[in-house]
Amino acid sequence: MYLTKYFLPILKENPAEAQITSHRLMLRSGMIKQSSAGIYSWLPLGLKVLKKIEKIVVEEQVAAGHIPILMPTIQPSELWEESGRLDDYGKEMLRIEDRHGRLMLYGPTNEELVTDIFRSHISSYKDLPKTFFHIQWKFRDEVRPRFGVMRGREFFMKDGYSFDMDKDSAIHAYNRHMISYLRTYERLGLKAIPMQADTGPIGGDYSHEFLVLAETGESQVFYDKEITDLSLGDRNIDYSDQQAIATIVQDFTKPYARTDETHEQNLFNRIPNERRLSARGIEVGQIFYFGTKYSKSMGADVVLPNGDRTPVEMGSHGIGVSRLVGALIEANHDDLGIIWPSSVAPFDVVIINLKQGNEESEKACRQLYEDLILAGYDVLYDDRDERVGVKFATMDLIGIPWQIIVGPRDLADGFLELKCRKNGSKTRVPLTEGSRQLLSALNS
Ligand code: 5CA
Repeated sequence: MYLTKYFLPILKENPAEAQITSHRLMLRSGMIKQSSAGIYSWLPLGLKVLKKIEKIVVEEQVAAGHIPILMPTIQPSELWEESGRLDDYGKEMLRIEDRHGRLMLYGPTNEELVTDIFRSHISSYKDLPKTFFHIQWKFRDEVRPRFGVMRGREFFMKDGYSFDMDKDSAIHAYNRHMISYLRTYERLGLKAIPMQADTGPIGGDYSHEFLVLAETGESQVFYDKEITDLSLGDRNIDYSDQQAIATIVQDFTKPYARTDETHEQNLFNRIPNERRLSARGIEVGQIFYFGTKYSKSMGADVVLPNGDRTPVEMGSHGIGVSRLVGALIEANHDDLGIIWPSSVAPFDVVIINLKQGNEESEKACRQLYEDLILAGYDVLYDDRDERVGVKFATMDLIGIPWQIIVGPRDLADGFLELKCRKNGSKTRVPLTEGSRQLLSALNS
Protein backbone atom coordinates (compact mmCIF):
# COMPACT_ATOMS: atom_id res chain seq x y z
CA MET A 1 0.00 0.00 0.00
CA TYR A 2 1.33 3.41 -1.01
CA LEU A 3 0.65 5.76 1.90
CA THR A 4 -0.37 8.63 -0.41
CA LYS A 5 -3.16 6.41 -1.74
CA TYR A 6 -4.23 5.17 1.71
CA PHE A 7 -6.40 6.68 4.42
CA LEU A 8 -4.43 7.20 7.62
CA PRO A 9 -5.95 10.17 9.42
CA ILE A 10 -3.26 10.79 12.08
CA LEU A 11 -4.12 13.25 14.85
CA LYS A 12 -1.35 15.63 15.88
CA GLU A 13 -2.82 16.55 19.24
CA ASN A 14 -3.71 14.24 22.07
CA PRO A 15 -7.51 13.90 22.07
CA ALA A 16 -8.87 15.36 25.30
CA GLU A 17 -11.53 12.68 25.76
CA ALA A 18 -9.04 9.79 25.90
CA GLN A 19 -8.21 8.83 29.48
CA ILE A 20 -6.04 5.80 28.83
CA THR A 21 -3.10 5.10 26.53
CA SER A 22 -4.77 2.63 24.19
CA HIS A 23 -7.72 4.93 23.54
CA ARG A 24 -5.39 7.87 22.93
CA LEU A 25 -3.14 5.89 20.59
CA MET A 26 -6.05 4.38 18.65
CA LEU A 27 -7.48 7.84 18.01
CA ARG A 28 -4.11 9.42 17.26
CA SER A 29 -3.08 6.71 14.81
CA GLY A 30 -6.39 6.94 12.96
CA MET A 31 -7.61 3.44 13.82
CA ILE A 32 -11.09 4.40 14.99
CA LYS A 33 -13.48 7.31 15.03
CA GLN A 34 -16.23 7.66 17.58
CA SER A 35 -19.69 8.06 16.06
CA SER A 36 -21.59 8.30 19.36
CA ALA A 37 -20.79 7.34 22.96
CA GLY A 38 -19.23 3.87 22.96
CA ILE A 39 -19.85 3.33 19.22
CA TYR A 40 -17.02 3.50 16.72
CA SER A 41 -16.19 3.34 13.04
CA TRP A 42 -13.15 1.23 12.32
CA LEU A 43 -10.84 3.05 9.95
CA PRO A 44 -8.47 1.11 7.64
CA LEU A 45 -5.59 0.61 10.10
CA GLY A 46 -7.89 -0.39 12.96
CA LEU A 47 -9.90 -2.71 10.76
CA LYS A 48 -6.75 -4.54 9.68
CA VAL A 49 -5.79 -5.28 13.28
CA LEU A 50 -9.35 -6.29 14.18
CA LYS A 51 -9.46 -8.72 11.24
CA LYS A 52 -6.08 -10.22 12.11
CA ILE A 53 -7.23 -10.90 15.66
CA GLU A 54 -10.50 -12.33 14.35
CA LYS A 55 -8.60 -14.70 12.05
CA ILE A 56 -6.47 -16.08 14.89
CA VAL A 57 -9.55 -16.50 17.09
CA VAL A 58 -11.35 -18.42 14.33
CA GLU A 59 -8.34 -20.64 13.61
CA GLU A 60 -8.00 -21.65 17.24
CA GLN A 61 -11.73 -22.35 17.63
CA VAL A 62 -11.80 -24.49 14.50
CA ALA A 63 -8.68 -26.33 15.74
CA ALA A 64 -10.59 -27.14 18.95
CA GLY A 65 -13.39 -28.69 16.88
CA HIS A 66 -15.88 -25.82 17.18
CA ILE A 67 -18.16 -25.00 14.26
CA PRO A 68 -18.48 -21.46 12.81
CA ILE A 69 -21.95 -20.05 12.14
CA LEU A 70 -23.26 -16.48 11.91
CA MET A 71 -26.30 -15.34 13.84
CA PRO A 72 -27.99 -11.95 13.31
CA THR A 73 -27.48 -8.85 15.43
CA ILE A 74 -31.24 -8.22 15.72
CA GLN A 75 -33.18 -10.79 17.71
CA PRO A 76 -36.90 -11.38 18.42
CA SER A 77 -37.91 -10.67 22.03
CA GLU A 78 -40.07 -13.82 22.27
CA LEU A 79 -37.03 -16.05 22.73
CA TRP A 80 -35.94 -13.93 25.69
CA GLU A 81 -39.42 -14.22 27.19
CA GLU A 82 -39.02 -17.99 27.01
CA SER A 83 -35.70 -17.94 28.84
CA GLY A 84 -37.02 -15.40 31.34
CA ARG A 85 -34.21 -12.92 30.63
CA LEU A 86 -36.21 -10.24 28.81
CA ASP A 87 -36.92 -8.33 32.01
CA ASP A 88 -33.83 -9.51 33.89
CA TYR A 89 -31.43 -8.00 31.38
CA GLY A 90 -32.75 -4.52 32.16
CA LYS A 91 -31.59 -1.29 30.62
CA GLU A 92 -28.42 -2.73 29.11
CA MET A 93 -30.56 -4.30 26.41
CA LEU A 94 -31.36 -2.07 23.44
CA ARG A 95 -35.00 -2.68 22.53
CA ILE A 96 -36.30 -1.86 19.09
CA GLU A 97 -39.84 -1.83 17.76
CA ASP A 98 -40.27 -2.83 14.13
CA ARG A 99 -42.92 -1.36 11.80
CA HIS A 100 -45.46 -3.99 12.87
CA GLY A 101 -45.06 -3.03 16.50
CA ARG A 102 -43.14 -6.19 17.26
CA LEU A 103 -40.51 -5.94 20.00
CA MET A 104 -37.01 -6.78 18.76
CA LEU A 105 -33.64 -6.25 20.38
CA TYR A 106 -30.02 -5.77 19.39
CA GLY A 107 -28.33 -8.89 20.78
CA PRO A 108 -26.13 -8.39 23.85
CA THR A 109 -25.33 -12.14 23.73
CA ASN A 110 -26.79 -15.19 21.95
CA GLU A 111 -27.72 -17.99 24.37
CA GLU A 112 -31.42 -17.82 23.40
CA LEU A 113 -30.91 -17.63 19.66
CA VAL A 114 -28.44 -20.50 19.53
CA THR A 115 -30.60 -22.67 21.81
CA ASP A 116 -33.47 -22.07 19.37
CA ILE A 117 -31.27 -23.23 16.47
CA PHE A 118 -30.23 -26.27 18.45
CA ARG A 119 -33.73 -27.38 19.48
CA SER A 120 -35.00 -26.98 15.90
CA HIS A 121 -32.50 -29.47 14.52
CA ILE A 122 -30.98 -31.68 17.18
CA SER A 123 -32.84 -34.12 19.39
CA SER A 124 -30.55 -37.11 19.92
CA TYR A 125 -27.40 -37.74 21.94
CA LYS A 126 -26.01 -39.22 18.72
CA ASP A 127 -25.54 -35.69 17.33
CA LEU A 128 -23.60 -34.55 20.39
CA PRO A 129 -21.26 -33.03 21.37
CA LYS A 130 -21.58 -29.83 19.31
CA THR A 131 -20.12 -26.37 19.78
CA PHE A 132 -21.21 -23.50 17.55
CA PHE A 133 -19.50 -20.15 17.56
CA HIS A 134 -19.75 -16.86 15.75
CA ILE A 135 -18.00 -13.51 15.74
CA GLN A 136 -20.59 -10.79 15.58
CA TRP A 137 -21.30 -7.26 16.81
CA LYS A 138 -23.07 -7.03 20.14
CA PHE A 139 -24.79 -4.13 21.81
CA ARG A 140 -24.95 -3.43 25.54
CA ASP A 141 -26.20 -0.06 26.62
CA GLU A 142 -23.46 0.31 29.22
CA VAL A 143 -24.08 3.00 31.88
CA ARG A 144 -20.52 4.26 31.47
CA PRO A 145 -19.03 3.46 28.09
CA ARG A 146 -15.39 4.50 28.38
CA PHE A 147 -11.79 3.85 27.47
CA GLY A 148 -12.60 3.62 23.75
CA VAL A 149 -13.11 0.07 22.51
CA MET A 150 -12.40 -1.33 25.98
CA ARG A 151 -15.90 -0.67 27.23
CA GLY A 152 -17.97 0.12 24.21
CA ARG A 153 -21.70 -0.06 23.75
CA GLU A 154 -21.26 -1.76 20.39
CA PHE A 155 -18.44 -4.29 20.42
CA PHE A 156 -17.18 -7.28 18.44
CA MET A 157 -17.31 -10.55 20.33
CA LYS A 158 -16.61 -14.18 19.64
CA ASP A 159 -19.25 -16.22 21.42
CA GLY A 160 -19.29 -19.99 21.42
CA TYR A 161 -22.01 -22.27 22.74
CA SER A 162 -21.43 -25.87 23.72
CA PHE A 163 -24.10 -28.61 23.80
CA ASP A 164 -23.38 -31.90 25.55
CA MET A 165 -25.37 -34.88 26.78
CA ASP A 166 -23.97 -34.88 30.32
CA LYS A 167 -21.94 -32.83 32.74
CA ASP A 168 -18.72 -34.73 32.17
CA SER A 169 -18.80 -33.97 28.46
CA ALA A 170 -19.85 -30.34 29.13
CA ILE A 171 -16.82 -29.87 31.38
CA HIS A 172 -14.64 -31.20 28.56
CA ALA A 173 -16.15 -28.49 26.31
CA TYR A 174 -15.36 -25.92 29.02
CA ASN A 175 -11.79 -27.21 29.24
CA ARG A 176 -11.35 -27.17 25.45
CA HIS A 177 -12.40 -23.54 25.50
CA MET A 178 -9.97 -22.69 28.26
CA ILE A 179 -7.05 -24.18 26.35
CA SER A 180 -8.07 -22.77 22.97
CA TYR A 181 -8.29 -19.34 24.65
CA LEU A 182 -4.85 -19.68 26.22
CA ARG A 183 -3.49 -20.62 22.79
CA THR A 184 -5.25 -17.66 21.19
CA TYR A 185 -3.84 -15.15 23.66
CA GLU A 186 -0.36 -16.62 23.35
CA ARG A 187 -0.50 -16.33 19.56
CA LEU A 188 -1.52 -12.71 19.99
CA GLY A 189 1.58 -12.19 22.12
CA LEU A 190 -0.51 -11.54 25.25
CA LYS A 191 -0.32 -13.00 28.71
CA ALA A 192 -3.90 -13.58 29.87
CA ILE A 193 -4.45 -15.31 33.21
CA PRO A 194 -7.51 -17.51 33.82
CA MET A 195 -9.20 -16.45 37.06
CA GLN A 196 -12.19 -17.83 38.90
CA ALA A 197 -15.04 -15.43 38.29
CA ASP A 198 -18.59 -14.46 38.99
CA THR A 199 -21.23 -15.44 36.39
CA GLY A 200 -23.40 -12.27 36.31
CA PRO A 201 -26.40 -12.18 33.95
CA ILE A 202 -25.20 -15.19 31.91
CA GLY A 203 -25.77 -17.45 34.92
CA GLY A 204 -24.40 -20.79 36.07
CA ASP A 205 -21.98 -21.57 38.86
CA TYR A 206 -18.72 -22.27 37.09
CA SER A 207 -16.80 -19.58 35.26
CA HIS A 208 -13.34 -18.24 34.49
CA GLU A 209 -12.35 -14.84 33.21
CA PHE A 210 -9.11 -14.26 31.30
CA LEU A 211 -7.26 -11.19 32.46
CA VAL A 212 -4.42 -9.22 30.97
CA LEU A 213 -2.57 -7.44 33.75
CA ALA A 214 -2.50 -3.68 33.15
CA GLU A 215 -2.73 -0.64 35.40
CA THR A 216 -5.64 0.67 33.36
CA GLY A 217 -7.67 -2.54 33.79
CA GLU A 218 -11.15 -2.21 35.26
CA SER A 219 -10.94 -5.31 37.49
CA GLN A 220 -9.02 -5.77 40.71
CA VAL A 221 -7.38 -9.21 40.72
CA PHE A 222 -5.56 -11.34 43.28
CA TYR A 223 -3.17 -14.08 42.27
CA ASP A 224 -0.29 -16.34 43.11
CA LYS A 225 2.81 -15.22 41.20
CA GLU A 226 3.33 -18.86 40.12
CA ILE A 227 0.47 -18.61 37.63
CA THR A 228 2.29 -15.96 35.62
CA ASP A 229 5.11 -18.44 34.90
CA LEU A 230 2.77 -20.88 33.14
CA SER A 231 2.47 -21.00 29.35
CA LEU A 232 1.42 -23.56 26.77
CA GLY A 233 4.37 -22.76 24.51
CA ASP A 234 4.50 -25.16 21.58
CA ARG A 235 2.97 -28.00 23.58
CA ASN A 236 1.05 -30.39 21.35
CA ILE A 237 -2.66 -30.24 22.12
CA ASP A 238 -4.95 -33.17 21.37
CA TYR A 239 -8.47 -31.86 21.95
CA SER A 240 -9.94 -35.35 21.69
CA ASP A 241 -7.91 -36.53 24.70
CA GLN A 242 -10.26 -35.59 27.52
CA GLN A 243 -7.87 -36.61 30.29
CA ALA A 244 -4.87 -34.78 28.86
CA ILE A 245 -6.95 -31.62 28.35
CA ALA A 246 -8.24 -31.83 31.94
CA THR A 247 -4.68 -32.18 33.24
CA ILE A 248 -3.53 -29.01 31.46
CA VAL A 249 -6.56 -27.14 32.80
CA GLN A 250 -5.68 -28.35 36.30
CA ASP A 251 -2.16 -26.94 35.92
CA PHE A 252 -3.55 -23.54 34.95
CA THR A 253 -6.27 -23.42 37.59
CA LYS A 254 -4.35 -24.76 40.59
CA PRO A 255 -2.57 -21.54 41.64
CA TYR A 256 -4.81 -18.97 43.34
CA ALA A 257 -6.15 -16.42 40.80
CA ARG A 258 -9.43 -14.61 41.34
CA THR A 259 -11.18 -11.37 40.51
CA ASP A 260 -12.42 -9.23 43.40
CA GLU A 261 -15.93 -10.67 43.00
CA THR A 262 -14.85 -14.18 44.03
CA HIS A 263 -11.77 -13.26 46.07
CA GLU A 264 -11.40 -14.93 49.50
CA GLN A 265 -8.82 -13.26 51.66
CA ASN A 266 -8.34 -16.26 54.01
CA LEU A 267 -7.40 -18.53 51.06
CA PHE A 268 -5.19 -15.83 49.61
CA ASN A 269 -3.35 -15.47 52.93
CA ARG A 270 -2.16 -19.09 52.69
CA ILE A 271 0.09 -18.22 49.74
CA PRO A 272 3.68 -17.41 50.82
CA ASN A 273 4.09 -13.66 51.19
CA GLU A 274 6.43 -12.96 48.28
CA ARG A 275 4.13 -14.80 45.82
CA ARG A 276 0.94 -13.03 46.91
CA LEU A 277 0.11 -10.37 44.33
CA SER A 278 -2.72 -7.98 43.60
CA ALA A 279 -3.08 -5.91 40.45
CA ARG A 280 -5.47 -4.46 37.91
CA GLY A 281 -6.56 -6.50 34.91
CA ILE A 282 -8.42 -6.21 31.59
CA GLU A 283 -10.96 -8.96 31.02
CA VAL A 284 -10.44 -10.25 27.47
CA GLY A 285 -12.59 -13.36 27.70
CA GLN A 286 -14.91 -15.38 29.90
CA ILE A 287 -16.14 -18.95 29.86
CA PHE A 288 -19.24 -20.32 31.59
CA TYR A 289 -20.68 -23.72 32.35
CA PHE A 290 -24.33 -23.27 33.27
CA GLY A 291 -25.80 -26.75 32.76
CA THR A 292 -29.47 -26.71 31.82
CA LYS A 293 -30.32 -23.07 32.59
CA TYR A 294 -31.44 -22.30 29.02
CA SER A 295 -32.20 -25.79 27.73
CA LYS A 296 -34.76 -26.38 30.51
CA SER A 297 -36.65 -23.12 30.06
CA MET A 298 -36.53 -23.32 26.26
CA GLY A 299 -37.21 -27.05 25.87
CA ALA A 300 -33.92 -28.09 24.24
CA ASP A 301 -33.98 -31.81 25.02
CA VAL A 302 -32.09 -34.79 23.69
CA VAL A 303 -32.91 -38.48 23.78
CA LEU A 304 -30.33 -40.51 25.71
CA PRO A 305 -29.15 -44.05 24.82
CA ASN A 306 -31.69 -45.52 27.30
CA GLY A 307 -34.55 -43.65 25.61
CA ASP A 308 -35.04 -41.00 28.34
CA ARG A 309 -35.26 -37.34 27.35
CA THR A 310 -33.06 -34.82 29.15
CA PRO A 311 -32.34 -31.11 28.77
CA VAL A 312 -28.99 -30.63 27.03
CA GLU A 313 -25.99 -29.44 29.10
CA MET A 314 -24.69 -26.09 27.94
CA GLY A 315 -21.89 -23.59 28.32
CA SER A 316 -21.08 -20.27 26.67
CA HIS A 317 -17.67 -18.89 25.98
CA GLY A 318 -16.72 -15.38 24.91
CA ILE A 319 -13.69 -13.47 23.68
CA GLY A 320 -13.80 -9.68 23.45
CA VAL A 321 -12.32 -9.29 19.97
CA SER A 322 -12.60 -5.49 19.73
CA ARG A 323 -11.54 -5.08 23.37
CA LEU A 324 -8.41 -7.11 22.55
CA VAL A 325 -7.25 -4.35 20.19
CA GLY A 326 -7.13 -1.97 23.16
CA ALA A 327 -5.66 -4.59 25.51
CA LEU A 328 -2.88 -5.34 23.01
CA ILE A 329 -1.96 -1.66 22.89
CA GLU A 330 -2.01 -1.36 26.69
CA ALA A 331 0.48 -4.23 26.78
CA ASN A 332 2.63 -3.11 23.84
CA HIS A 333 3.55 0.56 23.60
CA ASP A 334 6.19 3.12 24.55
CA ASP A 335 6.31 6.93 24.69
CA LEU A 336 6.41 7.15 20.90
CA GLY A 337 3.42 4.97 20.15
CA ILE A 338 2.21 1.44 19.53
CA ILE A 339 4.53 -1.56 19.14
CA TRP A 340 2.46 -4.27 17.44
CA PRO A 341 3.32 -7.91 18.01
CA SER A 342 4.01 -9.29 14.51
CA SER A 343 1.00 -11.65 14.62
CA VAL A 344 -1.50 -8.76 14.55
CA ALA A 345 0.47 -5.85 13.09
CA PRO A 346 -1.55 -3.94 10.47
CA PHE A 347 1.46 -4.18 8.12
CA ASP A 348 4.53 -6.40 8.43
CA VAL A 349 6.93 -3.72 7.31
CA VAL A 350 7.03 -0.10 6.20
CA ILE A 351 9.42 1.34 3.63
CA ILE A 352 10.30 4.90 4.57
CA ASN A 353 11.61 6.94 1.69
CA LEU A 354 13.67 9.75 3.23
CA LYS A 355 13.93 11.68 -0.01
CA GLN A 356 10.73 11.61 -1.96
CA GLY A 357 11.32 13.18 -5.36
CA ASN A 358 14.83 11.72 -5.64
CA GLU A 359 14.70 9.36 -8.60
CA GLU A 360 17.21 6.82 -7.25
CA SER A 361 15.46 6.61 -3.87
CA GLU A 362 12.04 6.20 -5.41
CA LYS A 363 13.27 3.54 -7.80
CA ALA A 364 14.89 1.58 -4.97
CA CYS A 365 11.75 1.87 -2.82
CA ARG A 366 9.44 0.73 -5.60
CA GLN A 367 11.69 -2.25 -6.30
CA LEU A 368 11.83 -3.22 -2.63
CA TYR A 369 8.08 -2.84 -2.40
CA GLU A 370 7.52 -5.21 -5.33
CA ASP A 371 10.02 -7.76 -3.97
CA LEU A 372 8.47 -7.79 -0.51
CA ILE A 373 4.92 -8.03 -1.83
CA LEU A 374 6.01 -10.95 -4.03
CA ALA A 375 7.55 -12.61 -0.98
CA GLY A 376 4.14 -12.44 0.67
CA TYR A 377 4.57 -9.49 3.04
CA ASP A 378 2.00 -6.86 3.77
CA VAL A 379 3.96 -3.68 3.02
CA LEU A 380 3.27 -0.01 3.60
CA TYR A 381 5.33 2.44 1.56
CA ASP A 382 5.65 5.90 3.06
CA ASP A 383 5.89 7.83 -0.20
CA ARG A 384 4.69 11.11 1.31
CA ASP A 385 6.55 14.27 0.49
CA GLU A 386 7.09 15.01 4.19
CA ARG A 387 9.91 15.93 6.52
CA VAL A 388 11.99 12.99 7.76
CA GLY A 389 11.00 13.72 11.38
CA VAL A 390 7.32 13.60 10.51
CA LYS A 391 7.75 10.27 8.73
CA PHE A 392 9.63 8.70 11.64
CA ALA A 393 7.12 10.02 14.16
CA THR A 394 4.18 8.65 12.18
CA MET A 395 5.73 5.22 11.77
CA ASP A 396 6.75 4.99 15.42
CA LEU A 397 3.20 6.01 16.36
CA ILE A 398 1.43 3.38 14.27
CA GLY A 399 3.85 0.72 15.43
CA ILE A 400 4.67 -1.41 12.39
CA PRO A 401 7.28 -3.94 13.61
CA TRP A 402 9.92 -3.28 10.95
CA GLN A 403 10.96 -0.08 9.19
CA ILE A 404 13.12 -0.13 6.08
CA ILE A 405 14.73 3.27 5.82
CA VAL A 406 15.88 4.29 2.37
CA GLY A 407 17.97 7.45 2.10
CA PRO A 408 20.18 8.80 -0.69
CA ARG A 409 23.36 8.68 1.42
CA ASP A 410 23.07 4.99 2.32
CA LEU A 411 21.84 4.24 -1.16
CA ALA A 412 24.95 5.80 -2.71
CA ASP A 413 27.00 3.23 -0.72
CA GLY A 414 24.59 0.49 -1.78
CA PHE A 415 22.90 0.14 1.60
CA LEU A 416 19.60 0.59 3.33
CA GLU A 417 18.72 0.55 7.00
CA LEU A 418 16.47 -1.88 8.80
CA LYS A 419 15.00 -0.70 12.09
CA CYS A 420 13.19 -2.82 14.62
CA ARG A 421 10.35 -0.80 16.20
CA LYS A 422 10.40 -2.82 19.41
CA ASN A 423 14.00 -2.37 20.50
CA GLY A 424 15.03 0.45 18.18
CA SER A 425 18.01 -1.53 16.85
CA LYS A 426 19.21 -0.53 13.39
CA THR A 427 21.09 -2.73 10.90
CA ARG A 428 22.70 -1.62 7.67
CA VAL A 429 21.81 -4.09 4.94
CA PRO A 430 23.50 -4.17 1.51
CA LEU A 431 21.00 -3.42 -1.22
CA THR A 432 22.54 -5.80 -3.79
CA GLU A 433 21.52 -8.87 -1.89
CA GLY A 434 18.98 -6.74 -0.04
CA SER A 435 15.92 -8.87 -0.37
CA ARG A 436 17.53 -12.07 0.89
CA GLN A 437 19.10 -10.54 4.00
CA LEU A 438 16.06 -8.45 4.61
CA LEU A 439 13.71 -11.38 4.40
CA SER A 440 15.68 -13.41 6.88
CA ALA A 441 15.68 -10.46 9.27
CA LEU A 442 11.96 -9.89 8.84
CA ASN A 443 11.32 -13.55 9.51
CA SER A 444 13.34 -13.57 12.71
N1 5CA B 1 -22.41 -15.13 26.30
C1 5CA B 1 -21.28 -15.01 27.15
C2 5CA B 1 -20.12 -15.79 26.66
S1 5CA B 1 -20.12 -15.92 24.97
C3 5CA B 1 -20.90 -13.54 27.33
O1 5CA B 1 -21.55 -12.66 26.80
N2 5CA B 1 -19.84 -13.30 28.08
S2 5CA B 1 -19.29 -11.88 28.55
O2 5CA B 1 -20.38 -11.04 28.96
O3 5CA B 1 -18.31 -12.13 29.53
O4 5CA B 1 -18.62 -11.20 27.33
C4 5CA B 1 -17.51 -11.83 26.71
C5 5CA B 1 -16.36 -10.88 26.52
O5 5CA B 1 -16.78 -9.76 25.74
C6 5CA B 1 -15.84 -10.26 27.80
O6 5CA B 1 -14.91 -11.11 28.43
C7 5CA B 1 -15.18 -8.99 27.29
O7 5CA B 1 -13.87 -9.26 26.85
C8 5CA B 1 -16.03 -8.62 26.11
N3 5CA B 1 -16.95 -7.52 26.45
C9 5CA B 1 -18.03 -7.56 27.28
N4 5CA B 1 -18.60 -6.37 27.37
C10 5CA B 1 -17.88 -5.51 26.59
C11 5CA B 1 -17.97 -4.11 26.26
N5 5CA B 1 -18.95 -3.35 26.76
N6 5CA B 1 -17.05 -3.59 25.42
C12 5CA B 1 -16.06 -4.35 24.90
N7 5CA B 1 -15.94 -5.68 25.16
C13 5CA B 1 -16.83 -6.25 26.00
